[in-house]
Amino acid sequence: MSTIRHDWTLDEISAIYNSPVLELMYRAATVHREYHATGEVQVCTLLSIKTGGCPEDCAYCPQAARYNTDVQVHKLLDTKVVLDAAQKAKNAGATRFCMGAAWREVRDNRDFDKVLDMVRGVSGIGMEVCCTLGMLNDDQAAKLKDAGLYAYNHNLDTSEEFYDDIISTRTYNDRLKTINSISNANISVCSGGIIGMGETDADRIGMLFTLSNLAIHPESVPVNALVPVEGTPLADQPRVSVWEMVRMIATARILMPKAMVRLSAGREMMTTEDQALCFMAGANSIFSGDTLLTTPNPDFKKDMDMFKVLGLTPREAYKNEGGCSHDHKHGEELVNQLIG
Ligand code: SAM
Ligand code: DTB
Ligand code: SF4
Repeated sequence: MSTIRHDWTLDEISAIYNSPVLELMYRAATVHREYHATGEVQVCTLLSIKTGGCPEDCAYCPQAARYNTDVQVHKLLDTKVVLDAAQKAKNAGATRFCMGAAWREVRDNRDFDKVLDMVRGVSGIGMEVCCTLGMLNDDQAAKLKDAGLYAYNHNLDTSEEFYDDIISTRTYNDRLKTINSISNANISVCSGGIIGMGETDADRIGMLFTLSNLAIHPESVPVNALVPVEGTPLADQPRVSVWEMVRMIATARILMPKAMVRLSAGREMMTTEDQALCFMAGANSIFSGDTLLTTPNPDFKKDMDMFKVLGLTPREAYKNEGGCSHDHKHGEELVNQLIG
């Protein structure tokens, strides 16, 4: 069994990332099979609980107030609306529900209390509940944990060197501090990044270096392909190729064998064949549902058709804790039911 390491060097990561792509995929697929059930893919759903109007300047993001984009801005949704959406996602086969807010940081106010209620509610219906609310401190992380939060998403986004080209309103170190607060509260860390923002291979390798040398590897690593959005500074970036996604995913899989590597934003533009290469390279999680936070994504039906073609099954909730105590159908049965 390949060992879990936290001392990867940049040279080692670069050698893996730059190896011939079929060799790289084979190695990643081998590690994948050592640590995960073959053919099992986690299905997560995203909901933007507060959209747009964000004070930050993340160059990729349609929700930054300073860019003129088409997003439908709305304040924090009502708890009932969120819980209905979670139940719907669960009925459709998702096991993880992730709530995103266009906030710079969590503040101790009534909105945060409302989010804590949402976390209690979603966790109560037996879904793994995840939030992405921007920066937070130890105390806020502890409150989320008490409410039943399973995971928190806070991406490094890119390398430390390239970070300032993308975001100026907070630092790389701020990001690492938030990740530390999440870990301290015993919440699963979900952290990854985006490719296709104009970064170099060295930046991609640098981001993987930071993630894979964290004292505890993230429980999940989202690999997003930039979704270029009209009005943002990155609107005209060329699309990343599937081989770039494959290299990122395979390298992440080899460096962090136990992590769920999530084929995240960008699937709308990928064929089933493209995605199959990513699953072969070690991706074992997706966001499903027709919208990510604000941009389009394949819907459940389309994904379940793909699962059928590729012989994939949805992973059950709380698998790392030995399964959940709530009612759930076996994966294969679920796919058949969904596609009728
Ligand atoms: N405001 C919070 C924050 O920044 O942490 C949470 C929401 S934010 C939209 C979550 C993540 O979505 C970002 O860190 C980024 O990695 C990803 N993201 C945002 N816009 C994207 C885009 N256009 N393409 C790909 N990923 C994107
Ligand atoms: C992550 O890494 N990707 C998701 C989730 N974490 C929050 C978000 C992708 C957003 C893509 C652009 C949008 O839909 O607004
Ligand atoms: Fe705001 Fe998050 Fe978008 Fe940055 S990525 S502009 S912090 S919503």
